[in-house]
Amino acid sequence: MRIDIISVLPELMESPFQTSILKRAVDKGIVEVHFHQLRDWSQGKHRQIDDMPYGGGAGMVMMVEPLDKCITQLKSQRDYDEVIYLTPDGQTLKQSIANHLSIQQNLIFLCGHYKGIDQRVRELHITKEISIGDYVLTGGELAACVLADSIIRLVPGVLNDEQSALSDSFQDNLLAPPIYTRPEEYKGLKVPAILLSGHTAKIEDWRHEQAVQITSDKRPDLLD
Ligand code: 6GU
Repeated sequence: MRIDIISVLPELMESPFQTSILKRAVDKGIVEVHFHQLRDWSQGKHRQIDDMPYGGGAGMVMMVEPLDKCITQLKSQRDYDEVIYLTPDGQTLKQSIANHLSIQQNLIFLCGHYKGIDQRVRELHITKEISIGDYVLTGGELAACVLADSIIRLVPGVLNDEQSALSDSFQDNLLAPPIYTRPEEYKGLKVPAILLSGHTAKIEDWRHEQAVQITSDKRPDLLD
């Protein structure tokens, strides 16, 4: 998988890909992440990428030309499965979206800033708009990192134990059951006896019951 991320602040996104599981995915060659400084596609010495909105109003608009040039150049080099604009007015990210994106080859992420992008960029290039929740961030960069993380961990070979992505919370619309490790008792709190019983089938039943109970307590909306 290859992800191209277009941003005015690419530095903001470096460390998540230089640490831990995402770094290993990059080092193993399973994913490639390429950052593109949008200002490199702007005109003139001021490297302007935003301008005032036609019709007036507060805030600046990301200009169509640098974005179109950057995306057109990328598209001339390979076919992209999706060109994703990270914006608070996009579709809210869910596990099912990450699952779908994790089986694609080439993705472009465009990080929004200011009031957003000129509408014509959407018409020319954007195939999907994603938000990471109902709150506003200063820009799409942190959202792009969240989206990339949610996708990359699902790509085969990234996690050591591929089972562990399948048993995540949300993969079956249930939150995860409680988990324990040593010691068997701590400050009088015991590990549930069933987990020490060795009865694999009964343990699976218990975990499922717990997952349903916890989901109905904390996130009943997931059971609808
Ligand atoms: Cl994708 N961008 C911004 N700026 N704010 C957000 C977001 C994205 N998702 C939630 N809030």
